[in-house]
Amino acid sequence: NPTINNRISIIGVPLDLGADRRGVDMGPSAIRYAKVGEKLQSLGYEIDDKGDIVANRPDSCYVDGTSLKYLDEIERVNTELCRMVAEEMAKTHFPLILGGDHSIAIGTISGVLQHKKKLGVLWFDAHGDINTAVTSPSGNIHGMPVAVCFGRGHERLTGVGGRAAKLDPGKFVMIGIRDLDPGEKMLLKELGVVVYTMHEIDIMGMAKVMEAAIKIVANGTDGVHVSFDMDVIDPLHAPGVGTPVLGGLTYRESHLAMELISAANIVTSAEFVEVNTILDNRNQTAKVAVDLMGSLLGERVL
Ligand code: 5AB
Ligand code: MN
Ligand code: MN
Ligand code: MN
Repeated sequence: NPTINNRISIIGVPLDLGADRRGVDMGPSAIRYAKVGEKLQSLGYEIDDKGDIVANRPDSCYVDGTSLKYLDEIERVNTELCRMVAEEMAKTHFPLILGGDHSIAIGTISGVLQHKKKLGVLWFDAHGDINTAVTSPSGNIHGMPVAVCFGRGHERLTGVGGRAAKLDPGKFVMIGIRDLDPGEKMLLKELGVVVYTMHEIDIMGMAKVMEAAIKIVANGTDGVHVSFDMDVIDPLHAPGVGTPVLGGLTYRESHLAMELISAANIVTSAEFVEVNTILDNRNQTAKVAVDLMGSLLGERVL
């Protein structure tokens, strides 16, 4: 894959405060147990595992007086993640982030933006994650990172990594969406984000969807980030997620998407999030995540 050198830096973020403490904090451990390092080594990469960012327990966290749950600790962890991602990219390593709840996209993306000013993003998710404190039905920050990356939301979240660069909604594509809150629908339309819901995937097929999505994020950008929420996959194949929604991607559809991104040689960073070991079945979802990382980073059948 010529757009990345052969060095991958793995960063684990065992945070589940953005999902209101429901068990995705063990995700990085489960993904390592599923042999992510070995898989990527077998593909020829040199792995630099930076370990996990320490996330404090919720009972020792101050819960902010706003409707945003665990704002203090989520801001702190994301600030550290942003710093580490930027540091690894300065060494020209490819950052691979293991979640953790999806609020960590705030830190990952703000870190990547320090190096890629015109970043494109492929966001795989059952959900839009584009709530703000005003529209969120839950107060859970893992439902807000997309809004934050567009500069919308609490200033302590939009301020992570400095106020300079934010994402361009025109270079952001969502794939696999099937559950949006009313406020999310409004903001997606206002910003003009391209959304391939499950409906479009059913009608067009994953190959056509990815062809269109890749065209959007690859043209006029200086890098592409893949943010992969495991709940985009159908709960049949990925039962270990915090917020399962029926009617998701099949195992093959998710792999085809990764294979096509890999073939396009565009990806410069990635994160896989929301693996919930408590709800998983013999680490199945973590294994699927590792398989997907393989396909994204060049693994082929033949
Ligand atoms: B995930 C919901 N929209 O805001 C909210 O798993 C769910 O990172 C958010 O996609 C799901 O609480 C966040 C109802
Ligand atoms: Mn090095
Ligand atoms: Mn998500
Ligand atoms: Mn989701």
